[in-house]
Amino acid sequence: MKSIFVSGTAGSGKSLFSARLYEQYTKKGAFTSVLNLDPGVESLAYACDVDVRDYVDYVSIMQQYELGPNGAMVMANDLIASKIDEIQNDIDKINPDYLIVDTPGQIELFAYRASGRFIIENITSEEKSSVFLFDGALINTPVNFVSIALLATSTRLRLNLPTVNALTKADLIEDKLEEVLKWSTDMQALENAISNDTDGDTYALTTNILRGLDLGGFAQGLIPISNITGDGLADIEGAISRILNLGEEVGE
Ligand SMILES: Nc1nc2c(ncn2[C@@H]2O[C@H](COP(=O)(O)OP(=O)(O)OP(=O)(O)O)[C@@H](O)[C@H]2O)c(=O)[nH]1
Ligand SMILES: [Mg+2]
Repeated sequence: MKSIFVSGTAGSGKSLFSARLYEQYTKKGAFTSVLNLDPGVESLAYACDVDVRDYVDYVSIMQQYELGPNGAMVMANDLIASKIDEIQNDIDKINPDYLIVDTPGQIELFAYRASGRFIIENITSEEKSSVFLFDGALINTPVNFVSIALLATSTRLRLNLPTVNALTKADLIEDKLEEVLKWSTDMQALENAISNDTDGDTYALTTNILRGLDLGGFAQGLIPISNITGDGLADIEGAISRILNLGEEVGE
């Protein structure tokens, strides 16, 4: 089995992307399952083969321990880690070729708490990869772009997985798309955009962060996709295959 961990900012399209990737792999004849790691989600666009909600009841945790939504989410995530044997057992029963892992909405819970890394390390898998979703609706300014790039880099540091970077909701930013993609590959274009958009402290901070991030290494190949129209999904599949299958297509 090979696994794909889908991460990204809250609402960036992780769950819908997981559904689309599942459909695409299945259409190509690859035996694929989706693991939902989000204990708080109410409805999902995919049939969930393995679901942490079978093991952790987020609403009960809130009530029983008198926690607020975030405190309960922290506890729920730590409890998931303690259920890793049951989750692995469920995966083994299905034994898919590909496992798509839809991670919780709050990226900081999965990326920064010990439980997220523990889950990644303990799901038995031949090869592991990650897709980080940049929310197209958020990266409408160069400063936002750099901020999310910083988050993507920090997430990659924590997850320690070979990662494909994707830009979701490309269908919503058609007029801006070309410019955003240029920012992702051309450091000078991005610095110029920051300079036109900011002044003083913000300019200095943003450009210093930018230089600290190895832009060529992290964002080159930011792949635009739409989970609504399906545009770009084939490109993502190719990029994942280069990590997981030495470039060989899924289903071959
Ligand atoms: N237009 C457009 N909408 C999208 C796209 N991807 C996701 N959405 C919408 O964005 C919203 C959030 O999508 P989800 O798939 O739930 O995002 P998520 O990252 O799983 O959200 P959380 O798990 O709650 O953080 C939904 O209303 C989706 O229909 C896309 O590519 N284009
Ligand atoms: Mg989700």
